[in-house]
Amino acid sequence: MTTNPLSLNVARIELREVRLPLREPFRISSGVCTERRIMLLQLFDADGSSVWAECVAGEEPNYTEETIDTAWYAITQWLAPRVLGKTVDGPAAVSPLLSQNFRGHPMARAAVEMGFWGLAATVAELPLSRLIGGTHERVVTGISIGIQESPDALVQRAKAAVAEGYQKVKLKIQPGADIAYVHAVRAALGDDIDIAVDANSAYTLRDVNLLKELDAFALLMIEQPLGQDDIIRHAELQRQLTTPICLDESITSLDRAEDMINMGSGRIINIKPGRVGGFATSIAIHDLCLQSGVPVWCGGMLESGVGRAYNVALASLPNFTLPGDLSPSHRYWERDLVTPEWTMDESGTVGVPLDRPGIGVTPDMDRIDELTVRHETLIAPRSDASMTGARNA
Ligand code: OSB
Ligand code: MG
Repeated sequence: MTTNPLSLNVARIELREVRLPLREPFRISSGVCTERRIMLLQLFDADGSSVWAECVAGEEPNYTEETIDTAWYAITQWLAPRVLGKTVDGPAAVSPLLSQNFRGHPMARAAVEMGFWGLAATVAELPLSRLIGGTHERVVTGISIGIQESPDALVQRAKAAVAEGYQKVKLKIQPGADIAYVHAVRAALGDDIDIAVDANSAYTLRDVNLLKELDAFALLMIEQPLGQDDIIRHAELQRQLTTPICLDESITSLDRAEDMINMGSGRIINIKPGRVGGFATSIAIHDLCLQSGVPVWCGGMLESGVGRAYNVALASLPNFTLPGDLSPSHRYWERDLVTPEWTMDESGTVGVPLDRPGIGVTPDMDRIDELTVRHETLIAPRSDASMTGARNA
């Protein structure tokens, strides 16, 4: 037995799929979501401690390659067997275990890896934010508004968001729903509010003149205008824009973050822990950006309150200086899966749950049972050393 207080051994993982309808459809350039299919995980250690985690993969491969179904397969077939019944030396040791000789599936890896961070915080009786070295007690929040029918409809949403306290308004754009929409929102909100746009890879370098027109609106950033896997062309584009480019989809690892910085492909990074394989890589990207003078913020994937707990903890790290996509529960759901629900104050901030150990929210079991459409229990294989040990004890 090791005496490391963070030593962890997960004996069982339960996977659930819940269906949670959004209060209104969320449209981005590459697709629309009306009901989230959310994968929840529950990790149990041998002493009976447990924690919830969430896999943020979507319904279709329109954001990145992954979906809930590919992630479910990756976790059951390859990832859970790598960790079940194994003693690991703290949560930072999990990412290497899951990524060695393993290509792709970052959201699947992240779900398991983040569960270990959550479990470590639970066992250590520390708020997750404190476990990872978070310093912010409240995190500043922006809203991500989906593509609307008309500039007018978008202006109504944006005004309502500002009235609610949001400090940043991010507008989803695509060819045909860009200049006129952004112009209308800037005119309606005035110059004092931060406006960002997110294209989710809807443009190419042939659109450079149109993208240059966006410079006129003094945007905080243009998120992911070009190809999902592109670092090279974003550098070419950034040279021609005054507005900072923020990369989302393109930053899949610490190396890609370094490439962006070295090549000038962008000046801001949206860190989503699911996209980069979990907390260890998120923290490494955060640290690199801090050293390099690159601000970061925490993106969202329409998570339930479980996934949000991890994002809020991550966003409490010092270099998360720009508002995150960390909207409160009611922006997405009639009712969230957790108590308390996530709330935002009138100055657009969300409190980091520093008075509660672990992830800081409690899933509502009745509600989760009611919404569950698939359930699978994963346990360590019988031949595992820990089982032999138990028999000999
Ligand atoms: O590009 O940031 C994105 C949601 C799904 C897929 C991609 C993105 C988003 C969002 C939503 O912008 C942010 C949120 O959770 O509020
Ligand atoms: Mg984005």
